[in-house]
Amino acid sequence: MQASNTTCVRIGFRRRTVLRGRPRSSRRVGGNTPGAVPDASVSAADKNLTAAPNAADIAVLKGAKVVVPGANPITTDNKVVTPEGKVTNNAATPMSSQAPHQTSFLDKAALPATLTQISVGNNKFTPNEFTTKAGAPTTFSLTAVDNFSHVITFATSSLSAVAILVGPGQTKAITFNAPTIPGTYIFSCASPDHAANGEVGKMIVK
Ligand SMILES: [Cu+2]
Repeated sequence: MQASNTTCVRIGFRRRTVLRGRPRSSRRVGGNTPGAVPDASVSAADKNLTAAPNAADIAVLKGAKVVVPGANPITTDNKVVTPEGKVTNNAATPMSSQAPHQTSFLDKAALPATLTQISVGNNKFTPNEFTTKAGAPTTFSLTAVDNFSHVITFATSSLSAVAILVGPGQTKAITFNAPTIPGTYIFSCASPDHAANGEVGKMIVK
């Protein structure tokens, strides 16, 4: 696949994910449903809800790219944004509208070779540390390699939204803006006893 094609597809995927939680009446406005929607069926409230974000999308998301399918877009000025074009908030409630979101399931074999690919299971993360640059768009994937579910989370509340849950054999990823303050940020697995048994690692921000 060419990069330009995948970018369009992936951003569309994100949008559907976000829209899933909205009232049914607003879903059709995003153009997910094939075929025209009669104007009469769209209330004035629906129009107000969607008109402004759609306009913003076009400006901010123009030229935006995604690192893996379903990850948050990265704008041309190197910011990780929501599908609505707002800079993501790492301290937001996980999976809320402002948070960077974990992707759906990915094919590990199809991930970019340059991606930070973390495996978890058997009481360890492999690798158990990776490095990124302060404020830079950062992506890592997480694959569960044993028969348990694992949740990677950071110890700092300023990174509460940066989390991935995977079941046995599953791979997901997340793209987020690295902290602007250099330092070592500890992550661990939130499944019971997993951190105590060794599932701990660190993100080094330079
Ligand atoms: Cu675990």
